[in-house]
Amino acid sequence: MSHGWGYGANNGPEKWGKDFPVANGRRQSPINIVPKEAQYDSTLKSLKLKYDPSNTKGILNNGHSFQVDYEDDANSSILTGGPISGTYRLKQFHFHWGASNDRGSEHTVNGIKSPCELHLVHWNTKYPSFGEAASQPDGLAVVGVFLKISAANPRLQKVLDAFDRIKTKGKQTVFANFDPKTLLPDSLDFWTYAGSLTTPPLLESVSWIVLKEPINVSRTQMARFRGLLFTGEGEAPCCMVDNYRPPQPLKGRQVRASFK
Ligand code: 1SD
Ligand code: ZN
Repeated sequence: MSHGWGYGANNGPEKWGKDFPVANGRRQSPINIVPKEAQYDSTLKSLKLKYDPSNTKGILNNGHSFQVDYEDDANSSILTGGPISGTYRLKQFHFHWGASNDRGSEHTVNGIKSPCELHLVHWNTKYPSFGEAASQPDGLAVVGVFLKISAANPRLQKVLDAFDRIKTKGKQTVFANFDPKTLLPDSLDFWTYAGSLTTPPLLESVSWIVLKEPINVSRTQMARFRGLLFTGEGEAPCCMVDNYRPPQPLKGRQVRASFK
């Protein structure tokens, strides 16, 4: 990968294993979720997300997606419950999406792709920092939420309205007072399994928590995601689309469900 990893033919998911051999590891993400094969686990606790909107730091085009970052120096925006023990702090959220509405999510359900998937990234406070947690088997917890085409989602609008200011790679801008809990669906029923980051370095440190219920997004709103660019200012523009990794082999892992 001469110019770093990405989602193109020459540096996309099929090529990541060259620089990151863990791409072929035992607990890679995403996966295809087969609800009938998931095991209901009555010992799973309900998910608790408590976010402080004043922790919102900014929004950044990182050249692979865009992310909204949170201050994580105290336990003020946290995830507890579900499959995890202890307290995990919110670091950032970001999305993956397709060039068209027939693809874009990383996880699939019965082989079905959604047009977009939201990821809320948290780290285990038993470690001193996100960086250190990211290489521990119980270091991270990512909540995944599918988006489905429907009526426009007013809760997404503030995020979409920032896109003009972060069109190209490396651009960032102020983004304040946003509670990502407002993006979640009514039901917090979830599937969970042991997996990895879905982008290099593909570290096998993620407890995945994938919500069953999707949230809405309109066609027009999806089109706005596709107006972002992978490329930096002054480079030949390349639209930020299809920034998803396809499902990886389950390799004997059990997927558990919080619901019957
Ligand atoms: O793609 C993100 C990546 O941007 C970064 O946030 C990483 C955590 O350092 O997580 C992956 S993902 O697994 O949440 N897709
Ligand atoms: Zn992600």
